[in-house]
Amino acid sequence: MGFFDKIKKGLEKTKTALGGGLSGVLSAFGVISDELYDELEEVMITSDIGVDTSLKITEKLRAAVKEKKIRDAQGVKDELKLIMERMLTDAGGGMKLSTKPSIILLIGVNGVGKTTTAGKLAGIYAARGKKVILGAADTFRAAAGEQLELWAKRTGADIIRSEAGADPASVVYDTISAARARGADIIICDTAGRLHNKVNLMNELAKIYKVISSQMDGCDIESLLVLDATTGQNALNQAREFKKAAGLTGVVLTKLDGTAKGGMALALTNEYGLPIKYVGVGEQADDLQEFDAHDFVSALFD
Ligand SMILES: Nc1nc2c(ncn2[C@@H]2O[C@H](COP(=O)(O)OP(=O)(O)OP(=O)(O)O)[C@@H](O)[C@H]2O)c(=O)[nH]1
Ligand SMILES: [Mg+2]
Repeated sequence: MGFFDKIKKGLEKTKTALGGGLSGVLSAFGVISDELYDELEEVMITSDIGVDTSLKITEKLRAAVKEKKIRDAQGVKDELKLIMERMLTDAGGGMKLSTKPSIILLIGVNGVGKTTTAGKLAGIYAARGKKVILGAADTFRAAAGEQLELWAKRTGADIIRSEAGADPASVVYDTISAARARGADIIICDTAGRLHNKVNLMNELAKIYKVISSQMDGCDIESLLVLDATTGQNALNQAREFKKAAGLTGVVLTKLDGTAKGGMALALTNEYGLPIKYVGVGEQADDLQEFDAHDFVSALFD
């Protein structure tokens, strides 16, 4: 299955709710009226785009329709797609991993898909000829290291582990040292799941991030928040708290395949300026896809 088809299939539920809802409203209205905008707004709000972001989108849409003298539903739809695409790309995009070594830190609440994403990313970069080293900094769960070890075997990446209960910041430190000694290109650090409102765990994360900032000074750092798309608006609270502890550079949005809440991608970029870097659309190794705003929006409507 090609890239676009995967995204399309992964976004099927969101497409039905959001894309289908918006298209439905547009074809039901023969004329462009205030009611049309109200109904579009309602579909967006109920599809987890969030109130602020939905209002902003309709505001931009009104202005564009007026300025470009758009008169038909198709024209409004094209404009809506353009506005959404721009909102998704305005926050930036793409991974910046040009230094040797560079590092990807994966953080987030429990069970969102951090370890799976670490493994899948190892596979993606190894396939591009990069020497990857995994850091098993989830020392909280005994099985976490083994889970990552499996991905290391599968992808041919090196891995640095420690005993359960070890200080995760020191595992990260050791992984960076090993990466330098072995000439690795990309370090990928998995971390334990933590609730964003648990102060001690967020302090632990801040310590991990401090080690990375000092040991990787001048190197490319991707601090990625992994978010489960099925959580909808609560993800925004997670984004706010994790951003404080570990200076996020972007988001990995997993489990899009199981939810109609994909619209939250727009709220994340609009409200927190966080680019979506990867999306997970299934459990298979090739189900993690680099985010493409144009394909994302096209998959919602076409
Ligand atoms: N459907 C679907 N399942 C996913 C996706 N990403 C991860 N999963 C599944 O989600 C479950 C949890 O994934 P993990 O990678 O273990 O999550 P984690 O964040 O490391 O969990 P903790 O370490 O316990 O906090 C696994 O069963 C994964 O296969 C996705 O994009 N789609
Ligand atoms: Mg894990």
